[in-house]
Amino acid sequence: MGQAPVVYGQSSRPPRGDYGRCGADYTCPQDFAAYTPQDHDTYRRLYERQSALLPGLAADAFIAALPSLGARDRIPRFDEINERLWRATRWEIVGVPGLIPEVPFFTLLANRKFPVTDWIRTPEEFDYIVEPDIFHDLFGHVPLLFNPVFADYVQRYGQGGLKAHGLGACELLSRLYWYTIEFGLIRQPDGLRAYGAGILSSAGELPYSVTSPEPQRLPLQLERTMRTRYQIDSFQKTYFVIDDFEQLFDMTAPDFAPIYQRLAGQPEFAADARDAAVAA
Ligand code: HBI
Ligand code: FE
Repeated sequence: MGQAPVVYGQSSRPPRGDYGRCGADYTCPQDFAAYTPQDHDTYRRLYERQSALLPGLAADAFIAALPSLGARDRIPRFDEINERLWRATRWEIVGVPGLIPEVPFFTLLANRKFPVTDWIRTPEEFDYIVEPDIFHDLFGHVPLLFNPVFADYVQRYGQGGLKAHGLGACELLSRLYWYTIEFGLIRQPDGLRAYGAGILSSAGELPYSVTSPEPQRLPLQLERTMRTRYQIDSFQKTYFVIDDFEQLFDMTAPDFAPIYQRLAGQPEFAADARDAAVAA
């Protein structure tokens, strides 16, 4: 038991999760007894602020599924969520100490297991935290796993991730994750809405992504997305917009190997590169 901690990008301090508790697949049981009253209170306050922002900004499917998380006045137990999630889409959530390496991450998704960080941010980080914590992972990601089409897309992404790893193409594929599962927008009949977890768990970026005139919003196009770099420490400069979740599922049906090959020879787009032809 016990794995080395995982750090992505630059960080001035080590990750705070306890990787010594996790098994070979990087999962660990949720240590519910370890949460302090302050931890539960932080979750309650985050939930309250964020759920109040959703009307008119979050995708209908997300708003409809949010109550399935259960407890809102304390950190929920993973077991309680799993009873409902398994019945809805045959997915389950599993505890992890934080970011985990790509192969175990993709392996979990391919097996319809979503890794949820089991610790919560400090009160000082109430408004912003770079790395995922339990609030981001649960509130941001889990509601849409109750949606059958979206849930199948996430599994297919995991399967594609394992293939991409073998082809050295994880960076290209991870941009698809970033611009859909984390920062995706959807065009509903009544207007633009957010479905990406990074947006939905952020009090600042939720209104910004949907209503600000500043960022560029492009129709989701696989190769444009894969060629677009992203910034992890600011609101997005470019968002990609889908019409429905079927679009995500259908887009990931083909074998990406020829696409990776073609893209290897093509220039990347900066996060803020403007697309004159299709700018909406
Ligand atoms: N690990 N726990 C966790 N959560 C993530 O979202 C995550 C990860 N490891 C890798 C990762 N995301 C991304 O870099 C993948 O797209 C490769
Ligand atoms: Fe996330």
